[in-house]
Amino acid sequence: KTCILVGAPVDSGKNRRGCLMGPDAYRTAGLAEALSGLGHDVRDMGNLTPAPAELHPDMPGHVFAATQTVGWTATLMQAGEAAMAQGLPIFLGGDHSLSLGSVAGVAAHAAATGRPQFVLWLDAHSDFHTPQSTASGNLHGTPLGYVTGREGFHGFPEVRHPVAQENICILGLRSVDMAEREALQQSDIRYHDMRAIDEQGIAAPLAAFLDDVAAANGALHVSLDVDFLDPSFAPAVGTTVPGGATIREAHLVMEMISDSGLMTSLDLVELNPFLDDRGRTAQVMVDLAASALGRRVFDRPTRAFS
Ligand code: DIR
Ligand code: MN
Ligand code: MN
Ligand code: MN
Repeated sequence: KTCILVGAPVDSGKNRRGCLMGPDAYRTAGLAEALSGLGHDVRDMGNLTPAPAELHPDMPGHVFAATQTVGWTATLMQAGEAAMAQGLPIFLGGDHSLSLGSVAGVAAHAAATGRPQFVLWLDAHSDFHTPQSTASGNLHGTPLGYVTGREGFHGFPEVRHPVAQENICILGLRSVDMAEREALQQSDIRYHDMRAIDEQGIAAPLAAFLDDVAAANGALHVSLDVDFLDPSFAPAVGTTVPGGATIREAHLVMEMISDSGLMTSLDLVELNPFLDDRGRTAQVMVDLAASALGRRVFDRPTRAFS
């Protein structure tokens, strides 16, 4: 495959600074070398910068750095759609507010090619807020709200191709705010919290989702938030929540994605290198990306998933 590295040093989605160092941490940890070692053609586009933007008067005052996130969303939407025409974009975050733009951009490309867009969200949090419902005011908690076409994103680019709720699967949940919980329960999004994963394993819900993507000939965007992982081995994130996916659960997800051959784009988000411990979280994220793109111990016979 042709992997397009899109540096997105977005740091406006929450108060705590540091995610802007993420793209260079992934480069330092050897992402390009790992992927080319697997036989992929890798092109690094360097880092993007946000488009100029203005604050809309209806944006609630408690929302943090909305103007900058509007600019990033416009930039990433365009870059994401363009990169899809060249290969498989890997968005190097940056905090999770970059996914307002990356997902909207890849979904626009899918719509133009007549394929339904699917999204796999690997996160401790559901990120389904709107600027009105967020209590923290942090827009990194809103990307799934935005890309599914929820109201209230005043001043943001119009979402011309919203992702259908039933085409979204969230794995890893263990911190869901009350307002999100209500909205999520009323939605058609499929979500599996850590308890469900403890009880059924992580392979079963993922296999069912991948089967649906394949049956629909869908495009699959994978959004990997560092806090999907347990903080014991992925400490470099501002919003650690204990009880996350183990290293093997996370690699199994990535290996199944690789076997499926379905992934068309990937976000690596929320890495805060300022909080890391000798680069080990950056390294785990690079290793997970490599698993998603074909690294394996032994080959396995190809099979249907469920
Ligand atoms: C929280 C944190 N639900 C918020 N969200 C995070 O601010 O809305 N998402 N960390 O990944
Ligand atoms: Mn997130
Ligand atoms: Mn269109
Ligand atoms: Mn999260």
